[in-house]
Amino acid sequence: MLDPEDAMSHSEVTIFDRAAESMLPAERAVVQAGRLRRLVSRLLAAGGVQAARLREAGVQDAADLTLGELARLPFTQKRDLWDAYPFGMLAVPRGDVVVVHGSSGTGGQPTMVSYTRDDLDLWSQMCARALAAAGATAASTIHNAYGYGLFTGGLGIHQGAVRLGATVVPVSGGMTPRQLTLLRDLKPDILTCTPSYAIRLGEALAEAGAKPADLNLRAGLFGAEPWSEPMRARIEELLGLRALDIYGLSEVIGPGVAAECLVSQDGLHVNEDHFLVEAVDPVTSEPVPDGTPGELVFSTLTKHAMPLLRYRTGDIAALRRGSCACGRTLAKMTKVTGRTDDMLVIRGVNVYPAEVERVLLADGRTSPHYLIVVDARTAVKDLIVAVEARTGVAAGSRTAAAAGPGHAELLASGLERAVGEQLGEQLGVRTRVRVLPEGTLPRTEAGKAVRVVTWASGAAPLPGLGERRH
Ligand code: DLL
Repeated sequence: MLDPEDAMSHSEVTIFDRAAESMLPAERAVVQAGRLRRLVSRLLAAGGVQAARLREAGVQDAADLTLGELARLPFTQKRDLWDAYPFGMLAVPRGDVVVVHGSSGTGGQPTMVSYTRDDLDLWSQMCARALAAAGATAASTIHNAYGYGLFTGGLGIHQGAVRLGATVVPVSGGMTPRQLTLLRDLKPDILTCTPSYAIRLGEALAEAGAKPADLNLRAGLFGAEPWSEPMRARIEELLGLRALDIYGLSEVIGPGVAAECLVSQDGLHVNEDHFLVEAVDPVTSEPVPDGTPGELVFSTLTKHAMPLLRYRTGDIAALRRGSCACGRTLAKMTKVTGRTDDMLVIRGVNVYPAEVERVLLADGRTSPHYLIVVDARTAVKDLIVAVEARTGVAAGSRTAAAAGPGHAELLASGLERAVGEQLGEQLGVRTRVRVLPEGTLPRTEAGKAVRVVTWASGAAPLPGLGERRH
């Protein structure tokens, strides 16, 4: 591992570990193959479900295993972690675990993950790589508004920032006015939080009568939830920074599995020297060619406490190889475009929430605050999209209100019709759009934004969703 300072002195582009991140792909493949063999050996020695599956697949020892044989090795999935909750997947003695983290997930059942001291060391390096890719250096101040706690976002980024030698401000999520004060007073150059909270912070800045130029932000690392290109443009406009994507999941390590670089900002460099990545067809489980969206599958080559072989993430993205203008040679993944389990089926048509966001924000008149409501009160489900208009555009805005309530209603109704038509065309299913007054949709101050809810019976999940207009 290179001394980070040394790695950076090679060029203007900040690369935390140039030797590893810019390695020739053929050399990296040798490193990966050796690490894969050691991973499989550790799993076989540890016993448990992964060892049993390996033996079933005819793998008794790892000595001759090659990367080419990866596709015949067994998968692991979230169910395995749940079945083994909380410590059944450990490949080290319980006493070697120094930290546990987790994610509550949507199923209600928590997923627990364990780390040894070496795992923490690896994780801090991965987050330091991501921060450096966003232009952070030892001279940076990093305002970290990811939640601190069981969630991996806060403490993961924190340790990466310390590793980089930067100054980290551990603000955690929420208490937006205090965040603004700290952003103004401490003048951080890097912001880290969820993309939905970045929007919230940007709006709060404007509400406070301040401009992005009053801050000193240069770049932000936003992740933990899906976000679209139009959302990137909105965040950049609101906060006056370069918005970069960072991806990760607790099961694999947390944030830092992959991250975009400031130089090309077009896809996330996967730290594939530690997390071997594949994209597979979610139905057939066969690998898909590079450039084709598939379910991301990771093997944690160098983790100790809870190593995973071919872990199916449920996240959909496409992979791409080749070197980047920044000098990194790591494979890239596109933004996550959806999950295998977030597809909605409305009147027989498959609808992905990410697609709804793309259409909404591309229109330019709607704000990034939206909620997809699956109206399941009858056997045939319908789609309702609740959204706020951008300031000054329609219902609830000061301009519209000044022109009288009738005027505001009229504007909202026109917008509803227009956006409804666009969604109908793009998604292939009739969509009812409800433009709600500003501030009606809940903001996410801490944790991940909830974008989809089901209305099964009773009162509407939001006021104003009833049958009106059209
Ligand atoms: O969300 C880790 C993280 C923290 C990543 C901070 C980035 C920044 P979990 O709570 O276990 O871990 O949730 C993992 O979140 O499988 C994806 O579905 C989703 N996700 C994470 N990053 C992104 C992203 C953290 N950049 C799950 N784009 C993953 C889209 C993301 N989805």
